[in-house]
Amino acid sequence: MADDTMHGRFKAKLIETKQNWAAEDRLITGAPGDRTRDRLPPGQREVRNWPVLDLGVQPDVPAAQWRLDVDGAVAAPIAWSWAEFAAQPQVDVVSDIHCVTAWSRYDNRWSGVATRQLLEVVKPSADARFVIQHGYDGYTANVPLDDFAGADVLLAHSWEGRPLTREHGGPVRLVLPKLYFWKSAKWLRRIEFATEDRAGFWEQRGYHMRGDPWAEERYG
Ligand SMILES: Nc1nc2c(c(=O)[nH]1)N[C@H]1C(S)=C(S)[C@@H](COP(=O)(O)O)O[C@H]1N2
Ligand SMILES: [Mo]
Repeated sequence: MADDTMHGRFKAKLIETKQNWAAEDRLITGAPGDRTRDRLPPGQREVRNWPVLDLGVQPDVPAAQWRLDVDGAVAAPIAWSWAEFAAQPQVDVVSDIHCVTAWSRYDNRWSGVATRQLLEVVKPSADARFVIQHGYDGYTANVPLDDFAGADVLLAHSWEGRPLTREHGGPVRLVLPKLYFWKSAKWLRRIEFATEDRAGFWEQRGYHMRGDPWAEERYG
């Protein structure tokens, strides 16, 4: 990503800062996260706005051109067009966002296709254990299959009843509420099932392979 524009240098600096946080264990409070008593995971603060975080590229992918490949350790790989994706059973899920940069945003209403529906279609092999998400911007994020298969996880195309904006990952992003938000890829392009875990973009830069906010799995 050697981008020498001012914007490119600014973004490179931001990535460097977040990478340094991992090296310094920044924001770790060590407070016990009790999810039954407290909705806010340790070290987080609630925000009412919705910050945008990306690598400096916000791919412009019209729905008509969008494709989703799902492959790897599955019995039935797919390459969905928008029409095929839209023809799947749809769900609404309300969930909280927890970003590793310490903001949390409550009660986001997402619409889309549940990952459980996707799993029904592609049928992961018995030895599949991990899922690598790939974005149109080259971003990757790895998650355990058990987390990916949670009942509240979806491939979201809408937020609060409106199409997901480009800056927030439209036309389609993953939303996996039980892990830090960097584990929810925007501008979803490909979902790869794997038998072995493989570090994604932030995981290669010091961030946790799982990323459970309640256990403060920020860095790993
Ligand atoms: N494709 C892609 N997905 C991504 C990112 C990214 O840079 N590219 N950033 C991640 C991070 S660090 C966070 S916190 C959330 C931010 O989503 P938002 O911009 O909608 O708040 O997206 C995650 N998914
Ligand atoms: Mo993030």
